Amino acid sequence: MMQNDLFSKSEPKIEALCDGVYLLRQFIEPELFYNQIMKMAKISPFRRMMTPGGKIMNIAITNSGDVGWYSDRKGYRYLPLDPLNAKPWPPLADFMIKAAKQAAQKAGFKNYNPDTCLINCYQTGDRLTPHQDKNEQDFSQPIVSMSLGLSAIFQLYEEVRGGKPKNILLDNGDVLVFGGPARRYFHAVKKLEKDNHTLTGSKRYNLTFRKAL
Ligand SMILES: O=C(O)CCC(=O)C(=O)O
Repeated sequence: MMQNDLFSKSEPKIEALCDGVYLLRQFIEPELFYNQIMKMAKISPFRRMMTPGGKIMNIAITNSGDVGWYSDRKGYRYLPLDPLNAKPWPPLADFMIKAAKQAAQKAGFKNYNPDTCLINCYQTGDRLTPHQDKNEQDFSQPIVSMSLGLSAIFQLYEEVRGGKPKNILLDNGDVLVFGGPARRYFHAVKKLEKDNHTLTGSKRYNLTFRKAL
């Protein structure tokens, strides 16, 4: 058992789902992350960004870290300052980095060193269409994805768009690590079903830690 009250008290089980993809059920203490997100959102609020094609995204996004992922008419990219307030994004808290590193290590990715975390807020009916995370410079480092609140189905495709995805149920406190060959896999999130969660109400939050620079 992890001797650390940042994490759930039970022995975290790790499931290898396919090459490079590992699921750690109830690996994090959700309240701790949720409270931190709420604090950070006071500085850099959740906002619906614009796609390069001019559509407003339905999922609300904010960031934490040295840089933050951003999208507008100029394209997808990482920015050191939040365009909403022209200030740096809220820094990654030490406990967040520690949890992300421990998850990566458990999944066999040593020396994980995330410098940013993209935070998504899903409301009922929101979905994330198939995409690759490819605006980062270092693909040798995995993505560490943490889920809070309402459950969702994460869909993992392969390196080409299409085909039948692997459906993975992500619950409150679960951590999914995808790296190695899966780092370039397309992935999506199915439409969030209407429900109510004691921590997040009608919402789901997802944090993806990345090495962007
Ligand atoms: O919400 C999730 O579980 C995945 C989020 C994701 O794929 C992304 O932010 O790129």
